[in-house]
Amino acid sequence: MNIALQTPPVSAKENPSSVGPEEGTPPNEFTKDVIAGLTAPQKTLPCKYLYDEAGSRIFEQICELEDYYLTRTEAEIFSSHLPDIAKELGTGVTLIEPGAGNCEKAEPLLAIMESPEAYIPIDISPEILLGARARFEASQPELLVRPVIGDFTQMDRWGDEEPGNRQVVFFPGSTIGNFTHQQAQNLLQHFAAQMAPGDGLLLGVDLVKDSVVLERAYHDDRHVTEAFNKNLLRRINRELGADFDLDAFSHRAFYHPLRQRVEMHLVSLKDQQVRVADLSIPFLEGESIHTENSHKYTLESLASLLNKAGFQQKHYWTDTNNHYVICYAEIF
Ligand code: AVI
Repeated sequence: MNIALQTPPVSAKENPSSVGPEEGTPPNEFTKDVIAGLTAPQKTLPCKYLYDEAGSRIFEQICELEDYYLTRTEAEIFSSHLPDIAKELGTGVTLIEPGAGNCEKAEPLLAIMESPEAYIPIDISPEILLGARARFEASQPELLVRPVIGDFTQMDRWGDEEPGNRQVVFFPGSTIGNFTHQQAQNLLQHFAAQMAPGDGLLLGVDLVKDSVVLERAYHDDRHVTEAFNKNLLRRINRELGADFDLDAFSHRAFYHPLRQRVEMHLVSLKDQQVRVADLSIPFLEGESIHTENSHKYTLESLASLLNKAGFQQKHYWTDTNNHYVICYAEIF
């Protein structure tokens, strides 16, 4: 099954092994996606490509920013409610984490869960997963850790589960927000197809809030998000031999209240032509490349998404400002 349309990051660390085109070789997926995106009426680039090695490092810096409240707030909710959350997940559970990255969010959760059966982190980066497994061997030697290397959006099965074990899918970080509503529903349905009634989903989601707070998070005054966005052009220059002038584009991020999402764009500061993989792409002054959506949910729209995907919300935990929610749902 292939549920991926424009997939957001499959982990916090995108596959660094993708290479630029060589003469005579068929264009790779990156080349095809970039050309398709830049020749569309509204120019666009899939946000998963923001996460090359440099992009992943910049994203880590974003997570440390005062303005970017998401990571900090999710961590606060976890630390305030960890025993409660662990109790809700139950005993003897296999915890599966798609796009686990370095697994650091699962570690304290697994440490407090009652007799977890196993932990299955899924990521495209073997190095990160093996490093995380070594850490678990030291800190939680009794826990069975079975890393799965691959793109979870493309996976039919995430392991050879013993029938009867309860599974809980752990999907923190508001990554679900980078999918359109339809893609998010497809993804959750894809998870559900590998689960049984009573299995759970622990999801971290950013909530609709004051647009000033939202826009500051994606247009921080230290310009780290700008660097993150523009790094995509640097990557296209490097990997596809393009000639984007980074100073001729500006970073734009705004909240779209009807679509309930923050959109990230790169706006051309002048009329210009950019050479990308043998094509000359025209830009008008003010024309933008849409590089990312970050959807925000209300508690109601989240419950509705979960329902459409076959889950029923059981419990949720928010911060005192109601900026962010961690939600536990089960397959019905
Ligand atoms: C990974 N994802 C949840 C981040 C977000 O907030 O949508 C990506 C990001 N883009 C700009 N800043 C952070």
